[in-house]
Amino acid sequence: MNRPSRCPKPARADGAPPVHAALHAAHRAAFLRALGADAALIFAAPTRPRNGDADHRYRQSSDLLYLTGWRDPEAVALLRPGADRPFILFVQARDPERETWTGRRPGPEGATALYGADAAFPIEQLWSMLPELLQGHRTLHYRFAEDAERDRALVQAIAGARKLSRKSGLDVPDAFVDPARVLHELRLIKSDGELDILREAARITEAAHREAMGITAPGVFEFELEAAIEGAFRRLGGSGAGYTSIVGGGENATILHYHTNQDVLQDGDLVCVDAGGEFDGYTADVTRTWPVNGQFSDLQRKAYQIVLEAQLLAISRCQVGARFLDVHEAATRRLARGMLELGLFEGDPEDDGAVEQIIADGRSKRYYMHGTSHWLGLDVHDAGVYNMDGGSRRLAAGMVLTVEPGLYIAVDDEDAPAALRGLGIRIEDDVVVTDDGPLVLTAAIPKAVHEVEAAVGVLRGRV
Ligand SMILES: [Mn+2]
Repeated sequence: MNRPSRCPKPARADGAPPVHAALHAAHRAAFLRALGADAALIFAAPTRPRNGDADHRYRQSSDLLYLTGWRDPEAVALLRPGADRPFILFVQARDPERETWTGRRPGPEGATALYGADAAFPIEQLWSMLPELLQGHRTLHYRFAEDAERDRALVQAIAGARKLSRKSGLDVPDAFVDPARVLHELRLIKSDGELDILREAARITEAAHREAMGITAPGVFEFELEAAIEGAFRRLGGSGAGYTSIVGGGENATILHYHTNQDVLQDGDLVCVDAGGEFDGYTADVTRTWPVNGQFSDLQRKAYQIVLEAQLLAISRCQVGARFLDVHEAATRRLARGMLELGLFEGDPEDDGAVEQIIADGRSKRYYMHGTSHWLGLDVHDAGVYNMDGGSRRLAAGMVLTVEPGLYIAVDDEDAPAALRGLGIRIEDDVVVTDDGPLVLTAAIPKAVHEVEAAVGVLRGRV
């Protein structure tokens, strides 16, 4: 199997220091600058019960992760530009008895010693300390309407701050802004350090897709591919899948969010795999489609080439200054022409007017019903708005987006040529916008017809 040359990082114990402390410090500095005179209060993600006493595996909120690297629940970052202690963390106190059950905690001591907090306190002290700490700031960046109890506690803290201000004469917050306004714009532009982590995510995702291709054969279950993929993510030092893996053989590929992954792969079918590994909080998002028996049929190859050409065209539009929507329009135009080439609609594929017509009247959405791109980073659908100043926003250096055109022909579509029914193809890569043009982070994953065919089944007999 294609083992990446770099060794996986050693496992980290709970409570260990962040591996990207400098990166988080840079993110904090940029956020503090952008806040001006405002303060910001950023909360950890809640724990989510699965059932009984068992929780889902914890994943930190991406905003708190971005600013601090803090991985444990029950934490709050208070950022106050210009204060003596601009970065305060409230975290779970050390508790030997609890730690026996749930793992080691850095505690407030670790928050200052390892995470760069100017001060840190047990989370239980948050609401009693807040009235004092909010003095001197007129605007607070805080996300309302996520947790009613927390909203109520904040309103009380503001009332407490007002009381204190009668003596102090200092400002208290009377304006509230969603932190996303500032923070998500920062998250949208990736630094070199973030791109390095995304490269690691791409690296484990390449290994995972190669392994899935390598064990593919008729009679193999979809979940065997899923297991190989997610095994590779973990084995190579990732935290797991960045989103639920999709492994759809045959017509299952036409169900966009299929993830039961329980059927047997059939000779003569394609299999569509949408899976990306998460590494140090950042995720890749990659789709490949390959023939179960290692050989595209003529018709499958023809359809695959259309999607591939649409994808390459769309990637070429990922340029500084282009509109986000230009990428989608380039893909859609090629796919619509392909729909004519495949006989899904009547018309001359050479006739630009015919192509534009099936886009304009919405018919192309029957076989290509989703967008082509989304931002990528800490979240698989990452932070950042898509429209600005009344239109699609312009791409800038450091943005990372997916490019993922597809063609999906429902198995019961009686208007489609019979041979095409149940065909689903998607090809997705992760692209960085740079001043030198698009940079494809996931380019090493087999994609051309001959590359894909050469990769399928090569691990049979060795697993
Ligand atoms: Mn995607």
